[in-house]
Amino acid sequence: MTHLQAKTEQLEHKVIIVGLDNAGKTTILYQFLMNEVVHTSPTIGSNVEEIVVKNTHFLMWDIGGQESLRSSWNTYYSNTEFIILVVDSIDRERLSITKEELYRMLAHEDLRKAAVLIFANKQDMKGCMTAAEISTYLTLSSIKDHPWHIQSCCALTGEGLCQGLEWMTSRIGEQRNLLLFYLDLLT
Ligand code: G3D
Ligand code: MG
Repeated sequence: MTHLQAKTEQLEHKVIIVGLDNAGKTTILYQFLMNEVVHTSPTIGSNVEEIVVKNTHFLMWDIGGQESLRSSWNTYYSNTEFIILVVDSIDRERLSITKEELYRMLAHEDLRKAAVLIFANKQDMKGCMTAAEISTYLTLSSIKDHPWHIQSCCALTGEGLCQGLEWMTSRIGEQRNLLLFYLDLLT
């Protein structure tokens, strides 16, 4: 491995975990951290953790989703590379609020370069919406200016979470290769 390759692996990639209260944000973050379900309490304010996947460092900000906190989400936006939007797949009533929040974020200047991973969480619940239904409702196929990916998951068991992370690391891998390619041209 070259010195430059090693350097790119030390870069930290900022991730914000957003979604309405009770969607499962904190449970997902703890699954990432310890691969086992822990008891969670409502996030008060914010919480940041570092995780490393396949030599890629992520700084993950778990941002509280209660209505009173949503207006301050934008204070976390600068330098964000990934938005993880967690959806409670059983909560049909509030999916319209999630949709509003999603498009508000995508229109924000500080997030114009961010890629979006949507977790359709709580797939273990009877009668939940599928990822395809959520994708249609959120009109994800209309999003052309941000890379996006939807992944169904169950944060309690951890099912689907690794696939979501893999999508993120593969995007970084592509960018890293591109960066190394251009650096190589310059030197
Ligand atoms: P938040 O951080 O988005 O507010 P939490 O949400 O991670 O605190 O989770 C809210 C509740 O949903 C928790 O239940 C948690 O256990 C539950 N939950 C999270 N993910 C799943 C899932 O995939 N399936 C099911 N069935 N429940 C899930 P409690 O009862 O602790 O409030
Ligand atoms: Mg929380």
